[in-house]
Amino acid sequence: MTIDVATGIVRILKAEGVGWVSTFPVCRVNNALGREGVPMLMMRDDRYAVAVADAFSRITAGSRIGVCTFQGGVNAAGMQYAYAGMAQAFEDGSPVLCITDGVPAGSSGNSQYDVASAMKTVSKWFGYLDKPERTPELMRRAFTMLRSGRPGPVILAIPNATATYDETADPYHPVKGWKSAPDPADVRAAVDQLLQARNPLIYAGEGVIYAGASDDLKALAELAQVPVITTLKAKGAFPEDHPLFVGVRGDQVAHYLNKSDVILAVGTSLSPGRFSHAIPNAPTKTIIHCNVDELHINKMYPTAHAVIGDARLSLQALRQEVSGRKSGAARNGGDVAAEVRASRDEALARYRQVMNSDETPINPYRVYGDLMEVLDLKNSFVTHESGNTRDQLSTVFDTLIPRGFLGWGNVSTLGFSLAAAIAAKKAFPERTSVAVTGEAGLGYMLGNLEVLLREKLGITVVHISNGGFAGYGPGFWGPGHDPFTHQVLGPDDVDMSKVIGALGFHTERVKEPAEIIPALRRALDVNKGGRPAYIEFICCQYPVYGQWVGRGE
Ligand SMILES: Cc1ncc(C[n+]2csc(CCOP(=O)(O)OP(=O)(O)O)c2C)c(N)n1
Ligand SMILES: [Mg+2]
Repeated sequence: MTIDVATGIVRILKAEGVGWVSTFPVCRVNNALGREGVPMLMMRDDRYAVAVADAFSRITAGSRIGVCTFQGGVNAAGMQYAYAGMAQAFEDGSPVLCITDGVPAGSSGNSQYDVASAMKTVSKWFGYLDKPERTPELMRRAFTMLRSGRPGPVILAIPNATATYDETADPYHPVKGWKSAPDPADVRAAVDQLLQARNPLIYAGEGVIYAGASDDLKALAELAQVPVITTLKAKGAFPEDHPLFVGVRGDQVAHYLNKSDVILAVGTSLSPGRFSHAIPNAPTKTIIHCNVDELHINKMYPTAHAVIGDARLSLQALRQEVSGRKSGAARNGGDVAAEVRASRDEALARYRQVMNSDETPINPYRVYGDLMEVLDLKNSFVTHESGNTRDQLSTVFDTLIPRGFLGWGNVSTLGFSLAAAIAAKKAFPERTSVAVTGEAGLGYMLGNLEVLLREKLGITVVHISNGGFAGYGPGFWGPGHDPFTHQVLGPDDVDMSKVIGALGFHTERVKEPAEIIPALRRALDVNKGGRPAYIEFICCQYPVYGQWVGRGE
């Protein structure tokens, strides 16, 4: 049967299990989505259209692909704005599918902004549908890229969505996605090193989550009695109440990174200097690097042993090799766990103290502590913003299930928490979904709050309202590094709970520590009926949190 390209794409999306598409108009595929009954989540700008789909892919670990559309073609206004979202998805390695209008044949070179070359800088693969008959082929390739190998965004540009082709000539079959297993010789070499180590450490990255390998990580750590740290993006890959869990950041993590002689890095790029640790004294350590491809091998640090393959298959192979070798544990499990616990307790003491603080303005850690108390940590989703909320929550928030917390940010782009909380609600409607933000993140998201009301998305925005960009200005920690650009109108000048309340949100403004838990409970209650909530907590500026090793204290 002859169909137009847009309809063909939409039917293929349906065959691939795509249940909805986020968008900001216009894109010529949108009308076909509407006609074919695929719901569109219309955001209020193009960056958020990308970000929601991106976050959906992250939160579902790529098991459900987030898809978005935005304006492209010769008048690529939407794409210019969407670029920010694409760049973030590319930097963080998120398998999101972006569909846009392509520059039609005969019009290339008419615009100053070169769509194809711009998109190639922020995608794993950029497909240009230059012939209608190629629709199934390009969609197959897109889903192959999205479901196999190192994750990253894929962009499809459609120059002529109304051109037609014969749907029956090349029938579409959904793409499974493929994994690769490591070379057994590499696994043996890695295990030789691991078992000889005096102070081994597992450094787990987001690849563990994408591979669905959390249980395998736990099994290997327990078998070999190796402490575990996770990256920001992998927070939750290892249960944080586990006796072998060291942390994401902070003094205890620095201690373990420093004292380790063998580091088993799994599913991480090991790229220091963004929002991650450097490896201290790397030349004196043996780095075993398990990664899905070679891009990150020998990057920054020499890799002693690479284990190339899917993280789950690699962890399983390592575990099998370790159990085949073991003749009694080299390390005493009880001792390892006791040391981890002592180190964590010591490092976290200062934060645990302020988590119980009665001071006013409220200490932000008190809000986080109370949030942990209110939430069912096995059935909720929390994410941070760029700024102190990222740094503080990633220091202390206990994450018990993969994606119970979404840490993000090789480059942390302000405003992403709203997209993440929306995507979490779409992915797991039964889980409570909370975005914790400062004023900068809030400023980015304001224009998109209407979406929550229109779509009846019951999520809660927790605002740590401290009247400025708390990490930047002068204060008790010194002169500040951006003392001229940190102040904004604060809670004494503007009542944001009234502003956002006027939109239709359930809002509260909380000044007293004793009111935090009841206010959070009311918000989460209201969320159950599909009504969004915003709680403004009047907080002090308290830029204290665990550091990244090697970034300067
Ligand atoms: C798009 C973007 N631009 C700039 C930055 C740099 N940046 C990081 S945090 C921040 C300010 C955060 O202040 P606020 O939201 O008030 O949070 P606080 O640290 O006070 O809790 C800025 C400007 C960024 N992360 N993203
Ligand atoms: Mg602030």
